[in-house]
Amino acid sequence: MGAVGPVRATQTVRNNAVTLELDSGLALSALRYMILTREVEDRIEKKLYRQGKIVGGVYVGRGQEAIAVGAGLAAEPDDILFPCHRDLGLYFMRGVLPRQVFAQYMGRVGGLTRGKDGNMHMGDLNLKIVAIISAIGAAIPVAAGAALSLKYKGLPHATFVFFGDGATSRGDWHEGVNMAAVLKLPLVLICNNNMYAYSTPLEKQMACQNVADRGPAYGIPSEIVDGNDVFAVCQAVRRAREHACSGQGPYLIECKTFRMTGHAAHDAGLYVPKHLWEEWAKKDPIERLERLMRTRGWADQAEIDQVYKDVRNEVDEAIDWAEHSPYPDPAELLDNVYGPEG
Ligand SMILES: Cc1ncc(C[n+]2csc(CCOP(=O)(O)OP(=O)(O)O)c2C)c(N)n1
Repeated sequence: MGAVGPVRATQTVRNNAVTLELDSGLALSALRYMILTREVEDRIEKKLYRQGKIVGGVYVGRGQEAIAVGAGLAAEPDDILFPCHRDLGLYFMRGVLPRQVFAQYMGRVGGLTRGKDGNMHMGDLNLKIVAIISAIGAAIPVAAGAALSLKYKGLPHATFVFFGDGATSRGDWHEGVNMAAVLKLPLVLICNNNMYAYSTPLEKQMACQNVADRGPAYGIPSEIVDGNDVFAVCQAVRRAREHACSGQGPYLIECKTFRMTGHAAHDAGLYVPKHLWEEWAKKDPIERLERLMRTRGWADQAEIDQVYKDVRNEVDEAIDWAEHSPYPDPAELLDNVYGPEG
């Protein structure tokens, strides 16, 4: 399928309620991106990493694909995105190719950092994707700065920043949200609450029940959404975007979800109780969308199977391309590290 180009949900707004116009085309796009994300991450985590071909660490978003894809459907092309480490779908929706992602993880020049990193610290400012900042929570003040620049220039766009539940217990998260609230910046805050921050369960790292409970402390609206329902996420993000772009300031969305994997490829997640794995396997966001599509008559099983087949073929070709991409020339080590001229 390659870069499908920006796909966005159309919407109608009546009495401040945003209604998504759902149809088979939108559902098929969402499904393709979610399946593509999972297939790319599965190959990286379960195959290439185990084969010793990945240069750095691997953190995937299995079970959380509906959040990035739902938000991606709600975004406009000029909105600035700050993905976190479980939001790969956003890259594909903005036109990054799977081959670039494989090359990135294998430290090859075909990756977005041209082999300077073998990990997910990738971005592309031409696509308005800011590279991931590793220090958890540190992206929020930076994203507030990006939102300030939009406001200062009078541009009608929003900045979307993504983070986990653990990030909301970091000091810089609070400083960034507070500043954005006071200055009424067009910032959409999207939390994936997957119930764990590495091995720490939610109740051991915060005393309030929901991440959304933190919103009123800063005078901003917040809402809880089912993070495994791609259209519910899209709808909530659309609402948040309307709010942020109309000069009313930031809006916090908490997407309740589950990390269907350990924290990273080296972690089997043995600290997660068995019943949670079982419960959440039944809520898999991809299977859920497939069920919805069959029930509404948007696609039959043969069409869904074809999506899987196309994605697998594309991913096979992408891995082959990335493995043929060279490692960077050591002479270029310092180029583009501190600026365009090196
Ligand atoms: C300041 C900081 N402390 C620790 C880490 C190591 N670390 C990376 S991801 C992570 C867990 C973050 O949890 P959460 O914000 O809930 O996101 P999730 O991984 O669950 O999506 C930790 C502890 C880090 N990157 N930055």
